[in-house]
Amino acid sequence: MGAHVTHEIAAGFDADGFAVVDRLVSDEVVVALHDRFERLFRGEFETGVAPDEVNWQEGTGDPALTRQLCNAWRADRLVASVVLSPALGESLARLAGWPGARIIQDNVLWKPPGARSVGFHRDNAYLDWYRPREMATCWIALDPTSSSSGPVAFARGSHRWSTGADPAMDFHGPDDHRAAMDDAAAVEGVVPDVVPVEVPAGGGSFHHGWTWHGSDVNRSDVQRRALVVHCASSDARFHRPGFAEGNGPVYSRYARPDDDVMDEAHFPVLWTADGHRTPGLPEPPA
Ligand SMILES: O=C(O)CCC(=O)C(=O)O
Repeated sequence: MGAHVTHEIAAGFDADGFAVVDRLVSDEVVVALHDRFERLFRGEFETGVAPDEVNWQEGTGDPALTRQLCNAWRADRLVASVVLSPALGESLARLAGWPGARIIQDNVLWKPPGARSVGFHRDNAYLDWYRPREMATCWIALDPTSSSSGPVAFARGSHRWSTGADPAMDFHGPDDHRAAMDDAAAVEGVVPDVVPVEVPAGGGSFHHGWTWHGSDVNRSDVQRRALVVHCASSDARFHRPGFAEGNGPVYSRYARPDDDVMDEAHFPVLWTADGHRTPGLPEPPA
């Protein structure tokens, strides 16, 4: 099994569409990442490269919203060393049944006390721009979480619900963060069993790309920070007909004009079963 993946975790992931783990990164890394989060949301990009999506910055961001950056690994070496870790890549590849894993996107998420929800959604719904249209995700808590701090929450078994016409999903601070998922559950004829991830700082979860998930308002007095790693199969290739769909307009900019190769400079391969890892990636933190 992969670095973090026991048989129990694999069985839970298969049955429920997610699995919770108590330890993914050390306490030292958690503390160091807190400092990087401060800097990143101030616009201090260590490498000089901006993240692919900058949805919140100090001074201009709406204080009521969950702060978000996507692909901060391009901007910050510590974030890169965590999200490009071979152990996480191996874990996600084994859970998803892929020959290897490449990163598609990281998320830096910070939901201070009182900040609004993240609407329930399914990751694979945004991914018509590559094939196989699949994602598997590791969510790393950087603060201890409880159901009142608005941690990520999963609808158990929803990775097996139908995938045809998902209702519109509103990501940033919707009034009813469960609405799209509740509609999908009604179509499916099930009462959703929504499970919040309650873990110590440094713990987290793995989830399937079709699992419905989102998070409530932070009703506690503790910060709720998370670092998220979304991977695809190491074999993934661009799918040009889907470039205008989902988050394709942001990420298809890395396609070359004449082929569908996902260049490893932009979508590094973290781990493959036959021993490949994109050269030049940082070592994981000790
Ligand atoms: O942390 C959250 O609130 C949402 C995270 C998320 O959407 C994800 O991990 O895919």
